Amino acid sequence: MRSTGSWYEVRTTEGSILQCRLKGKFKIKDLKVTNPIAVGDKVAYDIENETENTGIIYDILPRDNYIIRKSVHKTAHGHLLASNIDQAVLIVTLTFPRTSLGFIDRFLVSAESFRIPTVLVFNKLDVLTEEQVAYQEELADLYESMGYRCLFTSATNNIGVAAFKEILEGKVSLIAGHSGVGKSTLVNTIAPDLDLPTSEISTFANKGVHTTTFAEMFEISTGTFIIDSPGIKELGLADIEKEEISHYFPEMRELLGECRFHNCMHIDEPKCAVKEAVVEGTIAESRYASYLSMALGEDNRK
Ligand SMILES: Nc1nc2c(ncn2[C@@H]2O[C@H](COP(=O)(O)OP(=O)(O)O)[C@@H](O)[C@H]2O)c(=O)[nH]1
Ligand SMILES: [Mg+2]
Ligand SMILES: [Zn+2]
Repeated sequence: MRSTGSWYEVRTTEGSILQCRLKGKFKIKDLKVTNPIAVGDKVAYDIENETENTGIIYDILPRDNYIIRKSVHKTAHGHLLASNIDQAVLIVTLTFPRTSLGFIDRFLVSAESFRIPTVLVFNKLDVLTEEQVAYQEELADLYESMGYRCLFTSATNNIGVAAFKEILEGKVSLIAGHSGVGKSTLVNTIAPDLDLPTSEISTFANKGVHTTTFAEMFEISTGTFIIDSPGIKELGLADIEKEEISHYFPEMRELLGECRFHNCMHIDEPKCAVKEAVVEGTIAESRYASYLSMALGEDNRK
């Protein structure tokens, strides 16, 4: 559920909480990571002290998926952020703060590469003008056409909250998005007992301030879990080869094999099915622009 230094909080199958440490000689399997265990890991443990609720973790079960962040210092090693995630829920806002389409698309590409489905939640519906609402609906149609479910919510005006609750039910969801978009407020509306701290947006920068600092899993109702972490708000592009990026754009993936060159990068090659689809309008220009910025290696972390 969370870790504090060398202690790991483990939820047992019955729902109780144990404080665990790692067995002395713990082997990190396969992955080149600096931390052996992340939030979401399923582990095998022995009870150490029944009255103190402590245990010893001696094994980690195979992961369905995981998110790794490249470590700034040791480039060969990454930091394991979370694992066994059923879905990412990306909370975005058109304004206060503005979430760019480039940011959304980079997030979706990363999530695709980690094999994590994403739901898009457009929050702060209450502050939008009519034009902005119409534009937001167009965006949602675009992303729905690629298979991403979209929801409109207002956490403060209690709009769309039931649908938000329903998509989380029975799953492990990673809650992501820029700070200030209303992640904590939204979660609090459906799980008031959690009482996550929320923050005022600093008006002059139009950007939120961080209130949470490490990845944690919360059980918001029996069997429904969320992972909240500022560290995961922007999934960095993991080890994706440039040639691979278009595979993570569902609408481009469909066209792979239709370009003249099998190794087409869809940039300036002749007879490129992707570029033709952009001209015909079946691939959105904004999506192609995001693709180009990633394929040409422009700042991936923006
Ligand atoms: N107008 C409006 N404000 C919201 C909404 N959701 C959250 N906020 C406000 O946005 C600010 C940041 O919210 P917070 O939940 O801390 O964002 P987080 O950083 O994503 O967790 C707070 O002042 C909230 O009250 C919404 O739907 N509409
Ligand atoms: Mg928050
Ligand atoms: Zn092509």
